Amino acid sequence: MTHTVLVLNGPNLNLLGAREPATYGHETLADISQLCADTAAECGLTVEFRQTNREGELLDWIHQARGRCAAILINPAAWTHTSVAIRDALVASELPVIEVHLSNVHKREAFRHLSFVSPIAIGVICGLGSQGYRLALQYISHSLKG
Ligand code: CA2
Repeated sequence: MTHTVLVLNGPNLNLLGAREPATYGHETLADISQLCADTAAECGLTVEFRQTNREGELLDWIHQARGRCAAILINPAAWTHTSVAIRDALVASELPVIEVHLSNVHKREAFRHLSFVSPIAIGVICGLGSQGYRLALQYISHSLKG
């Protein structure tokens, strides 16, 4: 049985590659999904990769992961800085959580320095672009074997 990792992406990340390349690079979300699939295959994981612009949908997916998935990798995008609801749902999932951001949020506007998710995450990766997703999956694979 392979472990399933739920990879969740928040609002506007569907626009990747089309706008703001100086901040977010040229890769599309489909490119990142493929990178996650390739990494999962190398690591012996199964990945479910999703994006939504509706907070309630993201909450439903987190609720449904409880007892079904081994871990959650999440880029909550703008909801990182606003959503107590997402943080509470992640805690209720009782799953290990890794928070990933494409950009280095600490180099950006002050409102991006606060994350409601970071205090309940195992770890946070930011500023490494799509490689952050790959590194997070490798870490999850390593920790599930250990
Ligand atoms: O760096 C990240 O991954 C962020 O989570 C991206 C969010 C931002 O609100 C966070 O502070 C940091 C924004 C995602 C929106 O992505 C876009 C992509 C292309 C064009 C416009 C937005």
